[in-house]
Amino acid sequence: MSQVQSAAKQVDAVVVGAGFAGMYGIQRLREKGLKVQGFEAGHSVGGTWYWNRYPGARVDSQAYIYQYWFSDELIKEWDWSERFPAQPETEKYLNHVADKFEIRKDFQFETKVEAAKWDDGAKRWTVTTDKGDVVSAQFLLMSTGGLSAPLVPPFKHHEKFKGQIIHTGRWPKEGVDFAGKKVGVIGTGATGIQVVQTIAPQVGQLTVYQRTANYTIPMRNPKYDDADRAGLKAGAKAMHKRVNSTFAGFDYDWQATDLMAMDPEAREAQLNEWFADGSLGFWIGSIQGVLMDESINAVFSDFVKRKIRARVHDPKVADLLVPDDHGFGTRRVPLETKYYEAFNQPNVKLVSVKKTPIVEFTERGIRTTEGEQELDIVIFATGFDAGTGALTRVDVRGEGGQSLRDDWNQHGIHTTMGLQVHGYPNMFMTMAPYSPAAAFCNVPTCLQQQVDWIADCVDYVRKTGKQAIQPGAEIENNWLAHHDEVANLTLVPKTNSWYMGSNVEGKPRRLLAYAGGAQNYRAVCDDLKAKQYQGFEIA
Ligand code: N01
Repeated sequence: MSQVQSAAKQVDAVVVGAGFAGMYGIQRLREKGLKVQGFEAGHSVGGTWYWNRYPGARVDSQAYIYQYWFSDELIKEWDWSERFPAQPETEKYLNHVADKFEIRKDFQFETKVEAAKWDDGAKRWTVTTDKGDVVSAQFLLMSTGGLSAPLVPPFKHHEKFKGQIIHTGRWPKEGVDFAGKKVGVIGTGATGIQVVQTIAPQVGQLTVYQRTANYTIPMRNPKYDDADRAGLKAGAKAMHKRVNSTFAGFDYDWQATDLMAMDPEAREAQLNEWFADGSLGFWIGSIQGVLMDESINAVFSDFVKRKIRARVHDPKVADLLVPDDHGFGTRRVPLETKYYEAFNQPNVKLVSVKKTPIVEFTERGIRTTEGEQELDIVIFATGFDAGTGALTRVDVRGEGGQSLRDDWNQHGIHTTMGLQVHGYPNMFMTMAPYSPAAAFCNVPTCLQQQVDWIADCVDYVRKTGKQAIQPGAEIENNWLAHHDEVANLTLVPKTNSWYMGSNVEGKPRRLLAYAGGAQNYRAVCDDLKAKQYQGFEIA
């Protein structure tokens, strides 16, 4: 053991991040008998639901599938108030879980992990933090989140602006008073849409800076009564089984409907029926052709465009709000509530930054090629360095001191099923590139599956008296080839978005999430476990 190793606090595993996955990681690794140390930059648990407390933040997955499955007691005692709960409720749920299972006692909060270095001799990780902690651990679980490294585009003279600038992923806990204020929102992804529809009635004046118009689905969000909740709780076991068997970890799945064989009226009626569910089921619970076949995709795109247009009074504004450069569902489809009606309000203005780009920030606001707009507050709903950002912001060093950041920059992002990286023994990840969890999954379904697999793998290493496990180069290359093959069967690589890494300048363009289905991914993971991690190097 090196001097640093022996002076360090000794644990079996370090878990980074106290979100959905990190909390579960602590729980599962503890169950396996490991001594764990968690670190979290925030003041408390919640991850995404801790940081993203912007106005209107809520889930796009139904509450009854956005939960943990490991405790029947937890399922029975927790009451969801509505189908798509808002951020405070989800955060409260995660706090409840943390209290009930005493998750907090193994986390150190307000602490950022700065570096994690693998010691080839000791076969352990040394983890250091911004608070001066030095911890030695056999295993490292990076549950740092797929959408947790906020992206702030480098706008010219950004620093000159005298008003307030806030990124949605770092929203102040004390909230923001919008009354009478001139507010600008940059970005119209899932986040920007929720912000705009929520603050439009509160602000003095709202200017929305849109680069790419998105397809959306109107959310149907009924409140639950006791009878609804009793029904959902009674069906929880079956629901758990169901979400583990579907393409995207939701309760709905691809249907066999032959939409293209229908006459136009029947087809429209079918699309309306799927649309009326008011969930992502219109997208990933309709027919798989929507993501694979240009002509089917065009039918969906046309349908949603008509729905959008019908709600916007000014046809010129409608022209801007209707997507014109990609097909439906080839980037994330947000759910919305009265988003389009916001643009019918006299105090809301839409600026297409494609037509009139942002030139610079000024002391008083934002100048586009059309002129200056005075603003008191600018909200950056500009997204995240998805999949990799939170991992590469930590100085991770694997075998031979290899930097993960440099490795991925030089050789492209590589992982084995988003779970491990060749050259970084005993480091595990959740929601990382090339797993369905990275984008094509109801996140809690896939995170729990990944953490279960990781906990079993760690247990296997310990029980067989081994010290380290990592994927071999061959299995990693095979997975990447399979990943690309599946990705290229879909229409997704044709469109720019964080799914392709194209929202970050210089990031290699490759589909971040595995598109072969969460249920198939699960089967591959189960098979690997059954075959005692064949293709992995176990030392
Ligand atoms: O981020 P995004 P997000 N100038 O990357 C624009 C999950 N989520 O935070 O599209 C001008 O999707 C950018 O424009 P363009 C969900 O998985 C879930 O909204 O790149 N504009 C885009 O409009 C989601 O997909 C939920 O042309 C610029 C926006 O900023 C993911 O998080 C709720 C710009 C960024 O959109 C990320 O969503 C919210 C620039 N320089 C989020 N740079 C729910 O479950 C970027 N943009 C409900």
